[in-house]
Amino acid sequence: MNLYHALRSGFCADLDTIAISTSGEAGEALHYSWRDLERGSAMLANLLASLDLPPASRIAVQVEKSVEALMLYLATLRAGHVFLPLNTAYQSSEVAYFLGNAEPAVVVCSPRQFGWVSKLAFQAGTRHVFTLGDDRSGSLLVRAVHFADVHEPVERAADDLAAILYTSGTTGRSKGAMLSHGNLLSNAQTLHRYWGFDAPPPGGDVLIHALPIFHVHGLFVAIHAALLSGSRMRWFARFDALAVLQAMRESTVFMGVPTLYVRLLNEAGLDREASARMRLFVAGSAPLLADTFEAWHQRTGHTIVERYGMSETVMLTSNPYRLDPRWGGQSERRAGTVGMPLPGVSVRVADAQDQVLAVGEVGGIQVRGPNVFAGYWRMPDKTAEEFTSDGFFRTGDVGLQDERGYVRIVGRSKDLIISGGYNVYPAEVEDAINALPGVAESAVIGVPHPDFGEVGVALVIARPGSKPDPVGVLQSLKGSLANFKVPKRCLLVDELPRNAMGKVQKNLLRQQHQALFASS
Ligand code: MCA
Ligand code: AMP
Repeated sequence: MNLYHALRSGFCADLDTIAISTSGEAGEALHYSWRDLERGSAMLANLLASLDLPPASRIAVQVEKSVEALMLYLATLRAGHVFLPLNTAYQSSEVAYFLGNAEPAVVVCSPRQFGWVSKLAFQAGTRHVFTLGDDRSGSLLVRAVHFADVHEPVERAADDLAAILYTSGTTGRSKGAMLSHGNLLSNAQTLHRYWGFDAPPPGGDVLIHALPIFHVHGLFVAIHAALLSGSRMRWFARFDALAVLQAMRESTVFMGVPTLYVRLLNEAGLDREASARMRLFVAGSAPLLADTFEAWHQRTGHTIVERYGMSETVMLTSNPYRLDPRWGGQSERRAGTVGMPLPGVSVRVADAQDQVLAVGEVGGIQVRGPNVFAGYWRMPDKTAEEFTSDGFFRTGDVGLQDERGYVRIVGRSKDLIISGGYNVYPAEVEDAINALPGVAESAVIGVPHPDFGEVGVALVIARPGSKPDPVGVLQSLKGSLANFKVPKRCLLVDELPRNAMGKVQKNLLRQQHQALFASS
């Protein structure tokens, strides 16, 4: 099996119908047919094949969102290699780490970044660097047009790697979560059925795609569901609330992180009429506030389906879309819960000794199933640490399961901030701040934010005799960290509260600063 085979079997039978329409933000709207996806990805797969790479070579890609970037993902699957998408916000020191760790055989970057990315790539031993712009520019397509537009996907086993997604670590550097063809296919098929893509309304589903395509949510959850069901996608390079609102009039499905729902709710035109054609709204990647859930229902008459996932596990739970026979035919979507384990996925709540807890008791959320990743790239010890002896993965999320099976996430055992759906590990930001001149020590905490849900705040202790400028601290971080990791506020403090063990009490700091953005 090759995941591409399965995705391809879902393509619309009439290959000349539209698969993806892009929005015309900077220019004309473009329409790509199913045949375009098939042919474009074949040409790119043939180009990759011509490079004579060993099987399962990593293809690292840091490019702006474009349909051609999606074709490159499909081409990587077809050619039997491993797709390694990188957030476009990553700065050179972050990219250097990923390339050094993953040792990709091919790196594709945007034409504007070619200078520094190619330098890092060659230092990491990469032999092939191509460019791909969001306007179909760049050397990748120039080369690909010389190749045949038919390609037979390479045979892969279910546990062969399809993708590596880097996810930050609470300590140390990012870890590459290795996802196999089988992981991605099982989750895609499950979501396809569970969310009703198998029986689209007359005329088929139309999915509004306004997420980035370098993370699980935009790349796998949304795109796989659409491809497997032959559904058309309305494609936005970046999220624009007004444009998405307009697109709802001709669409049926929307998937977004909570910030997107908050921003849509700020649009006066969001109402029942504007969303009358829609059948499904899915939210995830970060907690959806009950207020947002309620407000959405009041304004549109639709109830958001909140689901829960991770880079390591793709999706593990979802609120029901329709009656779920496993749970006595429930169909209720409950605010503040992430729903029930998806079919075929086992989720349990356990204590620190991995003993399963009773209904309603709070503990670590653990998961096992065909969706769970194969481990962290070249980190066997770290992988072993995260699995129980009976094969459950410890998510690092803390929660409970009620008597009806609904999972509620109440916290995290990992020190993590989720800001607008992006994960920020305070330890990484603290390291960067502590390296700045004049800084003795720092603590980074997450506080509530009306738009991003949660944002980072840095509390900094100066070295004796120094007085670092808080704005300057944040400015300096922008050179070394992706922008979304840079705290939104920096405060100089004289000391940090510590417990008897000397550990900074971040819960106290969070309480102290929780209203910092309350009125913004
Ligand atoms: C942008 N900025 C941010 C964020 N995004 N800061 C904190 N958190 C963020 N998420 C920075 C910008 O660089 C800018 O900084 C300033 O904040 C204001 O940016 P703004 O124009 O408001 O941002 P935007 O371009 O509109 O982007 C916001 C966004 C975007 C649309 C919410 O962050 C986004 O697309 N988020 C979705 C992420 C996602 O797909 N996550 C799924 C991960 P400055 O002013 O300094 O320039 S997959 C996952 O989590 C699991 C598996 C799952 O369950 O799905
Ligand atoms: P990532 O590292 O991008 O894979 O992020 C995974 C993390 O996002 C999970 O471990 C959760 O902490 C969080 N997450 C995903 N979906 C939800 C949700 N619906 N509610 C709360 N947290 C979520």
